[in-house]
Amino acid sequence: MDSEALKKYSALHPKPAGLTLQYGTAGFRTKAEQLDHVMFRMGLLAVLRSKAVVSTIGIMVTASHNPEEDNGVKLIDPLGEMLHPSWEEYATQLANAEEHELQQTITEICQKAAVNQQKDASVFIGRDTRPSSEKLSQSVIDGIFVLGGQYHDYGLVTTPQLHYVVCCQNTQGQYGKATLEGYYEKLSKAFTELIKQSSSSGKSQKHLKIDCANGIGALKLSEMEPYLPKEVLIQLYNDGTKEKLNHLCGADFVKVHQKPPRGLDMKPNERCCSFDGDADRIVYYYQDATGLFHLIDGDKIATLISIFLKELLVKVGQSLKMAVVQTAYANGSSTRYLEETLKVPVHCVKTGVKHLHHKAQEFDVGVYFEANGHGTVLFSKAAETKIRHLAKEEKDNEKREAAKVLENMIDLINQTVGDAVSDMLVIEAILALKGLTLQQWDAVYTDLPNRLLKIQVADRRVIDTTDAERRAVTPPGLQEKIDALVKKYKLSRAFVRPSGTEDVVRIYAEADTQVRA
Ligand code: G16
Repeated sequence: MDSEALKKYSALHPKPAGLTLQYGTAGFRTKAEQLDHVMFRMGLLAVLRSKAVVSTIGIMVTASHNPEEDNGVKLIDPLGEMLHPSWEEYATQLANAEEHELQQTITEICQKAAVNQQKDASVFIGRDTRPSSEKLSQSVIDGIFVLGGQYHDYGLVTTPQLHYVVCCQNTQGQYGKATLEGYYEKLSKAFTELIKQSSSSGKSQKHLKIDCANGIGALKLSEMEPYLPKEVLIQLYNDGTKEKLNHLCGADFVKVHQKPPRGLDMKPNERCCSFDGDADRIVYYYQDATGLFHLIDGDKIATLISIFLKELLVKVGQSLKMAVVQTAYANGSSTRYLEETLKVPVHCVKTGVKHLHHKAQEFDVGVYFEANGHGTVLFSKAAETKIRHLAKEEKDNEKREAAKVLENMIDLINQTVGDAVSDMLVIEAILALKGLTLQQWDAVYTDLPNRLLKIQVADRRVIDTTDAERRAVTPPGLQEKIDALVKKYKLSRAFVRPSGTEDVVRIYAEADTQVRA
């Protein structure tokens, strides 16, 4: 390490005095103007991580669903997963080190994490469309450069696209080509194969209005459109040319407010969906003939996918273990439906896709979704091998055809992380194959009335939780008060937790009626 160069470059990205940041639910997030030094230092950290695991690491500059003025950074591990939790602490140490402690902190991380500094380092970089993202990604590059790492800047990409190319690179192309063309080709080929087998036809079935949250999703969907079959009619709204990112639109807005986004004219029973700012979340919705808004959130997406996969798994007749992973925000009706009607085991973990992803890896087929629309499906290597073998070799027609559908689902799903584009194509394919309307999908179960709020408090960290964030252990007395309220109402449940991406406390409640919730 050239300590003079480190000093010189670090001085160009000074840490504001007294500022302390924490690696949160999905990396660092705060006002963009406070992040220059964090970006530089995460460039440094990515080089160290790359040397430690001898693989390419990803860095995405984005604050996803947060307001346009915010920014943030997500680090991506070799197989496209979120940064390993053991390194989150190093990230926090490096972000908060004072200027004169920087070199020492790097040395300590190298010792603790057994980083061989002689190894080469390679980092892939991507960014969202925020006005601050380009400059901040330059700061990341400075950090990579000063520690002698190689980098490839993918520029404007969705977060899941960066996860995808990192995984492709580290699996020597086994997962696909590490380019955006490779991503578009792989997904559109699988999607085309799937919908070939659907008998439903007619424009209305394939017509979909997409609210792109004024973010990167619009750009990337436009790039992908030529690859998609002509019958797929998508109409993009909130494409970022007029309004601000995530402002009164996007998946988070629609989920929290349970109302349509601004800028999307919705006619009765039209199929609509919203992406979030970096296109890793999706929710569907429609307005019925009486003008009532119906949200189809991550729980219903997980249910649709589970119903479809379970039918196929039964047809192929293999004993593959399937499970669904949710968080405390999952609507009680979804959990009941999955466990009692569909007979699929459900597991509850802490908020954050890193926790859901980790749990889902325990099963042959692990479906995970947060209620906010962030999720995907994981297939174990053994399950994938079995399915691909059956799709080729199985003599029984019905079994072979079911295996082929599963094989295309494996290729269509972005298994590295939740991906709004991939999830949207998966949902569209399932609806087409099953000949389902949005209304029929929505009717699979009825959501318990619920309310999700966020409030600002002086210090959200005074709240500490346990039991997958379903119970507060501090401050004293809080949980008792929640319990007392919950006891008064039927089918009720409530919890509070500090957000790991915004300076707010989130409050969730559900009960048998909206007023009681
Ligand atoms: C991120 C995480 C999600 C999490 C969300 C909200 O989403 O990736 O897993 O649900 O933040 O987290 P919190 O409630 O802690 O603020 P995104 O889409 O913003 O990256």
